[in-house]
Amino acid sequence: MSKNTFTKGVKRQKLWDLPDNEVTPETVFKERRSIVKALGLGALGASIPGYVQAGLFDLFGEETPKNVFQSSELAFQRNSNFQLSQALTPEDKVTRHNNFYEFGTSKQDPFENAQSFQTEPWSLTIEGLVDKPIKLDYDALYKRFALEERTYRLRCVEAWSMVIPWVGFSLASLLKEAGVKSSATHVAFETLFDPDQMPGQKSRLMGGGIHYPYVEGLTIAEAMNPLSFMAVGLYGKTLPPQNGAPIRLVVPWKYGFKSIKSIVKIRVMDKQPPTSWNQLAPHEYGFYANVNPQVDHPRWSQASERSIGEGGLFSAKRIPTEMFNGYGDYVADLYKNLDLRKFY
Ligand SMILES: Nc1nc2c(c(=O)[nH]1)N[C@H]1C(S)=C(S)[C@@H](COP(=O)(O)O)O[C@H]1N2
Ligand SMILES: [Mo]
Repeated sequence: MSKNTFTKGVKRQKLWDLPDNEVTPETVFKERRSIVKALGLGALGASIPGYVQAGLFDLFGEETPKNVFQSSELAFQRNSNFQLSQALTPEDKVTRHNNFYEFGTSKQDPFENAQSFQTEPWSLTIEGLVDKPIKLDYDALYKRFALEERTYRLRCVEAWSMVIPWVGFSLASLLKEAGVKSSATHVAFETLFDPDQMPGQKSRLMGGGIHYPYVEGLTIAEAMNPLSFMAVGLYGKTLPPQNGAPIRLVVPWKYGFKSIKSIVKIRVMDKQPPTSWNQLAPHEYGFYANVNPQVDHPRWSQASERSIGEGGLFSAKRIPTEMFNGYGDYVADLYKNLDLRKFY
């Protein structure tokens, strides 16, 4: 376990529980939200960096609760179990160096081409082998589940990485609410298909050859693992379009392409679903795509990675890549009977 992963001394089974002293009752959040609204502080809140928004509580003469953050759109608790000793990637790097082929294949294309992307109204459905299908509209994405902040490492298969503070909720909480049937083995995810808004879906060249809509998948055990996260925000604010607004998956122990953006459908299944990068180049991108420094990509080494934002202006610091991106203590059991060279 490296020093760059979880806070030391956290008990494994407790990792995903918010420590008791960080829990603020739901009603307190709601009251504060309406006060912020009534005072017209919404716009003010939105213009303040996420990390000082807790200071808004001072206006109400209350002691600022630790680890509670509030803006006009997001109210969340910081889960200190997921704070890393590694520095956060600067926000302008997180939002300007992206992979989102629906908006073009170069790293600055999503920032440049996604700004007018409409996310409201939105509809996310959870269907398939569930007891109770769920449909979440735009507002429900931010309100149906208690939001928390988790800082995760993101390792792209292209051998670069970032450290990003996400806001969201666990995928398991969503699946549990829908009630997964015992016959379920996999979960499939699908990105919005809207060529009028997503120019990469119109042109095979601009879209990098991917057959749209972009699809991804997890085994049911991976999906229920407490690390699998549905993100609706980053750096204390709602997701920018280029990062997968309004809701995207984040699976921190797998290569970034598993973390599918702008999701409209989640389908619980009894077989392995097709996945976009695997369909495009099966010998290069597997279904599992676990970060693994010992299994190289056919065209480059996966032993190390460029840490975006660390190092000079034109270079990035190279750091060793960790097995399961440093999350092995929490996920290695899922693969104990799997040959990770064969099932890459
Ligand atoms: N729909 C969709 N989701 C996607 C992608 C994409 O092109 N389309 N790119 C993936 C890849 S390769 C990576 S590395 C991450 C990048 O997320 P970020 O831009 O928020 O850092 O998004 C993933 N999710
Ligand atoms: Mo990636």
